[in-house]
Amino acid sequence: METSLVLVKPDGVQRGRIGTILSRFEAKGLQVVGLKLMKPSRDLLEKHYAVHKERPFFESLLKFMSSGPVVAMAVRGEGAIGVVRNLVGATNGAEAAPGTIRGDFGMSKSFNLVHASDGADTAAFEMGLWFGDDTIDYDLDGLGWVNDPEA
Ligand code: 3AN
Repeated sequence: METSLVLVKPDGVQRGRIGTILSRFEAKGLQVVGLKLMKPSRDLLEKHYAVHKERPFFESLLKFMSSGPVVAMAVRGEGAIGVVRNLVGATNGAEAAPGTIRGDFGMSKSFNLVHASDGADTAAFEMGLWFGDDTIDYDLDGLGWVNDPEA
């Protein structure tokens, strides 16, 4: 089982896409184990985007991510990190495949609606940063019809 950190970025919130984005993950058969609306601090965003500190877009990325509330989601399932990345699509919405969140709703490589963890180490780090122990383990009945126990 993997847990991925997903953020609906300020553009996704402002465009009224919180529900649409959340529903993509639910419909796929992933389990939401953490969910919060928050205005992230600069300190949190600097830690979250530390790998991009030297990139030319770092400051504008932090400004954008601080510009309004975001929705943080913890999404769990078998192979969830890769599955979520596939659902989110390529960084640039203009090039992202139709059917993906960015491909269906985005036109930009900065205003691209969603963040999703890109690997196991990143996911563990980001989950600690955004949720700490603030997730909930629970049985979701429908999951019995998502993953084949015989497979
Ligand atoms: P992804 O979110 O697809 O994993 P990364 O990790 O390469 O993309 O970049 C992190 C974030 O930085 C992106 N989600 C996007 O908001 C922003 N970003 C990436 N490349 C650019 C760029 N060339 N110009 C502006 N913002 C960018």
